[in-house]
Amino acid sequence: MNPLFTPAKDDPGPGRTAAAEGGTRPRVTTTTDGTTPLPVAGGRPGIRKSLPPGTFAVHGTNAETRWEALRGEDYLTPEHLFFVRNHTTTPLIDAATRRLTLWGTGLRAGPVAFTYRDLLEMPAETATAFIECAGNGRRFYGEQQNQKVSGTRWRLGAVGVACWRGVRLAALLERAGMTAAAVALMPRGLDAEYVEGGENLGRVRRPLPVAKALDDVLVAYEMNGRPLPPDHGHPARLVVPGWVGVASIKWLGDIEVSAEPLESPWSTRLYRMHGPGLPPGGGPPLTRIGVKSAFELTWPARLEAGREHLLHGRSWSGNGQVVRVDVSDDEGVSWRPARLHGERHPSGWVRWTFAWTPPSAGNHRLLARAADETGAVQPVRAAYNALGYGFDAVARHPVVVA
Ligand SMILES: Nc1nc2c(c(=O)[nH]1)N[C@H]1C(S)=C(S)[C@@H](COP(=O)(O)O)O[C@H]1N2
Ligand SMILES: [Mo]
Repeated sequence: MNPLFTPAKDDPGPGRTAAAEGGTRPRVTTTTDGTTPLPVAGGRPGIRKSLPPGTFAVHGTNAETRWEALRGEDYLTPEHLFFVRNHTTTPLIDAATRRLTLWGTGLRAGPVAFTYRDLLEMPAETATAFIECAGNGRRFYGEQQNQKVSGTRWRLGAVGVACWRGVRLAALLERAGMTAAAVALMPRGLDAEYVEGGENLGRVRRPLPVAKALDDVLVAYEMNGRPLPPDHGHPARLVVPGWVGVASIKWLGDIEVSAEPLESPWSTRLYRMHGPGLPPGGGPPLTRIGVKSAFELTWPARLEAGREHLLHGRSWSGNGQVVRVDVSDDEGVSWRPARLHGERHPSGWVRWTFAWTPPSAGNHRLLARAADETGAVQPVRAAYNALGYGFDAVARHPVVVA
């Protein structure tokens, strides 16, 4: 049976949803949430857009951007290069009939449903922000630190910056009648239920504190000036600036607004640091992303000996703007500053260049280390945790000079 036909255990229930949505959805001929799942055929991920091998590395249901593909691109990551992190597959959702429902004990009255058109008619705002998976760089726990972690083996390509346009979540909550008693929100996606190790965890959902929701969270319906593409959450997704990507729920279907604290497997088990030195249930749910840097080079890079190369890269931080980037070609013994240029956004990245003449032919490693406006600097080693989240250490980029 297709899991999409089974309502999640914590679904507000057909009665409430149908009432909130005017009872107009055909409930027999389509899935319960009006989505069309994509088949995962022949081991291909259920991603809609094309994934040329020179642009993306595919890991199961996910696609990682190759950093060299960003070379020559402007500040924003174009949609065709933006990484995709799907727990299951990209659903196709009909914006004309689908509604976004807010419900729960933190609202003055019953559920309130917004049509896509309602969203478009509300005052719009834009935010230029990165979305980065908490597991970005996970592979380096093994490759650089010789530590065993589990999860998707991303290098550094599970990050992208876009200009998102939509409605402030704060405005939506106000319209829905959120009361002062509300303490937690649970945005939930319309994609299929996620089954991990034989256990059905339900639809992707993760509690969001009310304080963050009221601060700078967007319900986005545009990415880089165009309607959100299916893979990135069409018709609407959350954009939670500076926080781990999983907070930015795609294909947003409903938001529970609760007067009681809420939890889901994405806050209790997943997206927490587990391991030695951490509390038995793990550290607190992950929020802000650390400081990161990447070169726009192939892995390994191949560069010609005996001449200068202008290297390009980008650095970002969930704490705010990156203010400084240094590069080392001697394993971090000495560092020289990179030149930062162009646009900067507090929750975006900064582009930089570094003129490098390889000291010799053979194998080298290039290190880029960023510092942000709060004084946070990329460490030499990232803090071990069993699920390999938050790799913020300096990555050692292999370079073959010939
Ligand atoms: N509904 C839903 N939202 C989701 C996910 C998902 O699988 N389903 N993946 C999350 C994770 S883990 C990340 S890192 C980001 C990735 O966003 P992108 O695919 O647009 O790059 O979406 C988040 N939102
Ligand atoms: Mo993620």
